[in-house]
Amino acid sequence: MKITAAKVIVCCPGRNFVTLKIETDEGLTGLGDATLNGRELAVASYLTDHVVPCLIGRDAHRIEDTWHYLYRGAYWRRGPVTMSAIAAVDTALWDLKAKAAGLPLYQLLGGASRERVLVYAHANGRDIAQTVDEVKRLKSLGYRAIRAQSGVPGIGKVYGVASGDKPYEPADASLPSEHDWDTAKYLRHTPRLFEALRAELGDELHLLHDVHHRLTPIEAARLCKDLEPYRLFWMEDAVPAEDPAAFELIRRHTTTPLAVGEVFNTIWDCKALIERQLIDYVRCTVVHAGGITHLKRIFDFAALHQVRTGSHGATDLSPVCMGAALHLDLAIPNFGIQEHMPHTAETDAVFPHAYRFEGGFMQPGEAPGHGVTIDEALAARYPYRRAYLPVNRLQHDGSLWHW
Ligand code: GCO
Ligand code: MG
Repeated sequence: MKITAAKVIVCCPGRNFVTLKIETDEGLTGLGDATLNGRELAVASYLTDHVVPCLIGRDAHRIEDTWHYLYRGAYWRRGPVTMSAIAAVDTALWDLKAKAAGLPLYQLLGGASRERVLVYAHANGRDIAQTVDEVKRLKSLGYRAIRAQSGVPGIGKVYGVASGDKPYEPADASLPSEHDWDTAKYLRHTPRLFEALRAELGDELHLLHDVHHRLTPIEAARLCKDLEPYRLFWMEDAVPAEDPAAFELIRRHTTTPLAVGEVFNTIWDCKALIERQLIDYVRCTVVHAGGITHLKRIFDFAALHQVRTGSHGATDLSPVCMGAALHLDLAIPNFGIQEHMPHTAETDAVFPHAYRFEGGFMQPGEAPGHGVTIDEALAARYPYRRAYLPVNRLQHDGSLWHW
């Protein structure tokens, strides 16, 4: 099966997505997600200008070889732009191979290790009462695991909290919008949120929380200790993700499980964290960590060290990424949980898919391949719109902080 063409489709059905479509001489097509929030066109150009010319005429079945051809072959390795581009090619090739075999992708990854994929939902509110209500609402939809984020008194805009009645969308403006931050206020408030949640919802529900890299190691250790009575499923991105030593310090102080990985691009970003068992969940994704081939390598390595998976699944990863992730989630032995933020109706219409939500779990579906397609005519009606993630500044002196 030879690759005859490949094209990059950029569309904005509510938010921007970059999709790679590979065509073959057998008439089969494969899709890969290449979306990098706020830097979409860099990946589109990397693919169109540098990768696509190298794909034409290649054997679509040689997935591993193509991965190394693009990774080693570029000489300049790693980084989110390169790895998202490689991921898109890799995902499209797995989609093609599974379609050629007439099988859903999870069958090629070893078959199902479980019946269904546990997912967690996002609850956010302007204050504790509203967050508690939102958790109750999501629980009534069947979710067994819910991430809770709340506005903090005295802070204008907090990560993960939507403005007004709109669903939360991180890329919110055509230039970066400015958020404000005060660590002391956040550290005082967050234990009260989880105290209220446990008091109202009991012990059964899995509760998660995302710090979005905003604390220093010792502040994170403090928060994790304060939250121990509420038995979190995980504390996500407690500190900036670059330095494994930060996690070592947190680990020394607390038994709250730690998760990190949405900003990682290769196994080299998390090798030390995993082999030294400094984290409990690795949250890399298909799109930002080099595709199915490389993500499976990371997850298999994690399995050796009793680290489980918790793939990032925010709305800035397209349905193509979600579909591919669910097949991997179903197949791997050390699956933990999958993030699930439903896409808008416009996005779902552009990307028809076989996956579905069923009472707190998801199923990738039985369609051959990863089961996600694109309606190109509809996509063309939503042209790209520049959008940025916000930046964050400390309230007391305006220093740029981690968003
Ligand atoms: C999450 C993430 C997202 C990111 C977003 C950035 O846990 O879902 O933190 O909300 O901020 O994916 O593009
Ligand atoms: Mg996160």
